Amino acid sequence: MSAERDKMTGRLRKYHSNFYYVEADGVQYECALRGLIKKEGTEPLVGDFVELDSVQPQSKTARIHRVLPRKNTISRPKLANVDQVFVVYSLKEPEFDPNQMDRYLTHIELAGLKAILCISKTDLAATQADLSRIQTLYGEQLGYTVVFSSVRQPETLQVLSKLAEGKISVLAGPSGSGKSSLLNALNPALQLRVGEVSEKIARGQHTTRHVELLTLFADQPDTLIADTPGFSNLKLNYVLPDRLRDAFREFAPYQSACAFSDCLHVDEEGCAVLAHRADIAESRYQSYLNMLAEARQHKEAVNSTSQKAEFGYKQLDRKGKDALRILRLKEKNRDASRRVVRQQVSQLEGDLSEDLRFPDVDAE
Ligand SMILES: Nc1nc2c(ncn2[C@@H]2O[C@H](COP(=O)(O)OP(=O)(O)OP(=O)(O)O)[C@@H](O)[C@H]2O)c(=O)[nH]1
Ligand SMILES: [Mg+2]
Ligand SMILES: [Zn+2]
Repeated sequence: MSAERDKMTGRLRKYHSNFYYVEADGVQYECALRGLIKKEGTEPLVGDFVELDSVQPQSKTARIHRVLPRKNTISRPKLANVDQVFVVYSLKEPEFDPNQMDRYLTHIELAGLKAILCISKTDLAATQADLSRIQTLYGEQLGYTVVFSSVRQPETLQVLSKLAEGKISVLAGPSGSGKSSLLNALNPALQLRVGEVSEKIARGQHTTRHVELLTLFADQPDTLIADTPGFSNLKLNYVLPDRLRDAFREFAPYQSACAFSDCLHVDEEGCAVLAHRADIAESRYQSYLNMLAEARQHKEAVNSTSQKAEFGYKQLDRKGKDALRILRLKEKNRDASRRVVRQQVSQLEGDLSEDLRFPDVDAE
């Protein structure tokens, strides 16, 4: 007799070598995936609540049957239902790079998540002036929570554990900034691998590889945290320029006074942000310009995709199909994101006869 249980719900904590590790009722199950889940378009992400079936309590195995609705997702690393992200940056080893740090912050802002800035390794010859400059810009002016930490100074870690309490947090930041070391210092039982900075740079390798939600403290089951590897590709090539602009908090007080409502604050006439350049940190503005170039490339790609789609609809028109809807789509598509276009196309595709083929909007 198999002791198979029917359904239960748990949280996906780790994905490794094609297996999903789900915690349900305090037990970790090694799970495979129901075959059709990926085809249905919902790949489970670490952090997801999932419904299990074929639960085998003895072997602690099960199958993920369904992914429950999630409140948010982030893509680098792929995680769901995250409350906040600690952006861990050191001033030295590796050297501080404010533009790269702004990229992390912008990704988080765009994902609608709370970012906390953690400046690490403060024992390494950081001057008080360096620290207060960061505190003034990112803390006072931009309104982020900023913490300074060093694993050599355990008292600096208490603030971090307080901020993590009861939340799902992610540690992000460049390779070698000390993310895994911080977690080990908070809870030595975690025994995460840490590496030498020089070694990492030389081999271009990360010490932390897979994504896992860890229980930070044994007596706090609701405090979960994910260590992540540092990412080198932080391109903003998935967002349109106006959304990127809105992710820069320092523009907000001025931008309603710009002469054009679609002002990107670069060289436009009557730009209120440019008129206040002196009040905006130069490094932040440079970060914005760098990312804007990528967002503009994305916009071009989207536009050429929707032009292709438009062309497809025109072809259909000639065949006497629903001319009104085609016109409407044509208007709408001009600025629509690639995903929206794709959705509209597949919607239409459903309605139309099989011999009609659409332009290849899915091609990457
Ligand atoms: N001086 C000093 N060194 C530190 C501190 N924290 C970490 N380190 C050192 O920095 C190096 C890299 O630390 P890791 O914790 O592996 O860095 P990481 O951010 O997890 O790196 P990836 O996993 O590659 O993304 C190790 O040699 C640590 O000993 C600190 O507070 N002070
Ligand atoms: Mg690490
Ligand atoms: Zn402007």
